[in-house]
Amino acid sequence: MSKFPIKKIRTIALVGQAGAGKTSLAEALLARAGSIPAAGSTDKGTTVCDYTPLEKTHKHSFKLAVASFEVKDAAPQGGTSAAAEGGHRVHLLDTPGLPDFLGHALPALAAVETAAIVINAQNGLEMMTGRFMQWAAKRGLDRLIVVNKIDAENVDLEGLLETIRETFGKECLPLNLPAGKASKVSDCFFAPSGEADFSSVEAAHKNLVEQVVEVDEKLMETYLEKGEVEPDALHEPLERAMREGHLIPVVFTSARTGAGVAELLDVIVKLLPNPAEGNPPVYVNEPAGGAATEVTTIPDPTKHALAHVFKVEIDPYIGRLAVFRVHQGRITPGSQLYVGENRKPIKAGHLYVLKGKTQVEVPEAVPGDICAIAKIDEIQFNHVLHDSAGDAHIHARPLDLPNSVFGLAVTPKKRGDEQKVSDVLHKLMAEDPCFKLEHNAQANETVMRGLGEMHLRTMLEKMSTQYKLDLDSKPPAIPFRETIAARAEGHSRHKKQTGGAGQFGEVFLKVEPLPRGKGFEFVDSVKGGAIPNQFIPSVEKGVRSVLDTGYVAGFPIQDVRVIVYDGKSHPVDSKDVAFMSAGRKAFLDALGKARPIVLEPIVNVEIVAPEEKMGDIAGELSGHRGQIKGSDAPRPGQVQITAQAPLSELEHFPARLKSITAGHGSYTLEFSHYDPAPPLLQQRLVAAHKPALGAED
Ligand SMILES: Nc1nc2c(ncn2[C@@H]2O[C@H](COP(=O)(O)OP(=O)(O)OP(=O)(O)O)[C@@H](O)[C@H]2O)c(=O)[nH]1
Ligand SMILES: [Mg+2]
Repeated sequence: MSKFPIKKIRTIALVGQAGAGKTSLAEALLARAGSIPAAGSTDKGTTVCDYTPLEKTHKHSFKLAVASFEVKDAAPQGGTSAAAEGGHRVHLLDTPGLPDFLGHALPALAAVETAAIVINAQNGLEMMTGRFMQWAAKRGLDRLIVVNKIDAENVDLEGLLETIRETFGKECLPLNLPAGKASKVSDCFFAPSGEADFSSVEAAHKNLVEQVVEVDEKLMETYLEKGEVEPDALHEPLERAMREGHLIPVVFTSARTGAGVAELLDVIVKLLPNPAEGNPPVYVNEPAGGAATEVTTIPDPTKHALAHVFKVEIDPYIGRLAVFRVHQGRITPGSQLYVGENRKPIKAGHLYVLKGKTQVEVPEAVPGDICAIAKIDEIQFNHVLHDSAGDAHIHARPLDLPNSVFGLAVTPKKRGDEQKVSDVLHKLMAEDPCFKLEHNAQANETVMRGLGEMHLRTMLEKMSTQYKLDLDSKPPAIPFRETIAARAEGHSRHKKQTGGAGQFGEVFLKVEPLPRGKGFEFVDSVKGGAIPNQFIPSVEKGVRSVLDTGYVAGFPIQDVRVIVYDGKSHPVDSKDVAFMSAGRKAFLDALGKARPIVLEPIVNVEIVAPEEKMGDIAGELSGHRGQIKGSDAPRPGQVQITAQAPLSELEHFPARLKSITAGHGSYTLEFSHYDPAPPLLQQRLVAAHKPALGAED
């Protein structure tokens, strides 16, 4: 029997704009619950959640941190153990607010019942506020709005509450209100009696009750008759109202002064959903060859186990830690667990509950629990852990992570570090689903991909400080291509007679352009064995040997058809190498006459930015050969622009967008198609390649 029955577990993700005070709030809650002696500070680098060296230097969270703690029923401020048995287990997830680290923030939404969207009272609604409100709703989570920093100077809390309700709807209702010039808060739900700095506690209470009874006809009748409902009778409909998005409670806090923190802890324990009350997380069953079906888990420890790995951390010294949320069944150190589709089960081993980097061993995990297991290399991010071989095809619902469009080509500063660098890059990739690696064979480049410049710079810094590996970086090569603009003929005779056996092969071929995106075709239309059948593959090999290195500018050739139609052979001297060489040279001969051109990649760009920046962004794009294709208004005050532009023109776009929108813009890029590069760019690329071309023959 678990110390904490499912009904006494709460899971909450703190999300929102960078600097809103999420990590500080986690700290204040931990201290208030008596889980740490006193709250640390992100400014001093002394918090439970910002435990990595980089976070301490930059004073921002860069990864998801789990802080699990107990709230004792009788004495929330570190009471005696006698009260502990009746307590609650809270799994609190602190996430980074910087958009470059969304790969760590979004997975938190897959692990919790409640998303607490933290708003900085000084700044009001910010870009990430709205985005997290939407993402949380899309995943069917209960939402709680926390207005933090109520102690700060010149904040207009009344105005902010109005803006919240105008922007996110009338279902956003305060559970408490600031009082005593924001030095404390007055409860509007449980015991509505105090004073408030604005509005009134009674009115707020009435609004809450009226909103909640709307989801329950019977209760509504009682309310209309008597004008009040027993608080206990409100619990179930309140859970339902939150689950259905019919109520989004708002609370006020100051992580700095502690105002509203005890009350928030109370809300967590008394009002937020337990794992059986939240919207059930959905898995999908995708059997090979069969149709995918949704799987709704049952938060029951007696069923077979299903858990989702939403975080993997690799410590340079301790090794791999896999953090998972149990949705169904029970996991113990002795559990035999299957990892995704692997056939061989693993033994769970020691099971830990996390408090930042501290691991506390626990005997079991039940639905709602967020736990970790160590040193099992098979477990990767997004894996499903299960104890029934029949569940092998159950996968987690996609997380809808943003595209990793920003790239940097990297090389180790020190020769001989290549293998170490590659190992560490793969570790970093295992930890962050938005950090990717590509190898561009043509330019012989290793390209890191991520969500923005800061994302990749942080990775480089991490490699340097934590792994002592330094890398040089530069913008990645643009993947230009070559093709032809006309049909042409090519011919080559390969003949060598030096002493003993000779070499002979002769090839006639035609080249013609193919429609864009069709790649390469090789056609054999030789009649009467003019080139014997066994040598045709050699001719093809010779032709293909040109494709990767190109003709005019050194880029891969595409969208070309080669038709070999005639040739000559010699009964003794014809050999593979002779036909390979003749094929290659005949193709080069034809390419030279077929008006070879350079193609450049065109990308679709989608930008979301404040409405008033539309003109500046359009100007920036059209100044770089971009074309606006359309615009839309996803939210009031925001504009979404869709455009196409050559990738080669966008090198400075991320920085430009950032400066135009003061950091409030975001963009995605996606490959669209290839177009001929304009003449000046063609000439530049050809000129840059000239020296190498002379080397042929
Ligand atoms: N005045 C005041 N300052 C606060 C409060 N909470 C946090 N801060 C300060 O705000 C700054 C940012 O706080 P963090 O807790 O690091 O913010 P965060 O939301 O975790 O930021 P990211 O990790 O970048 O997403 C720090 O300087 C905190 O000391 C508060 O309630 N009042
Ligand atoms: Mg933080």
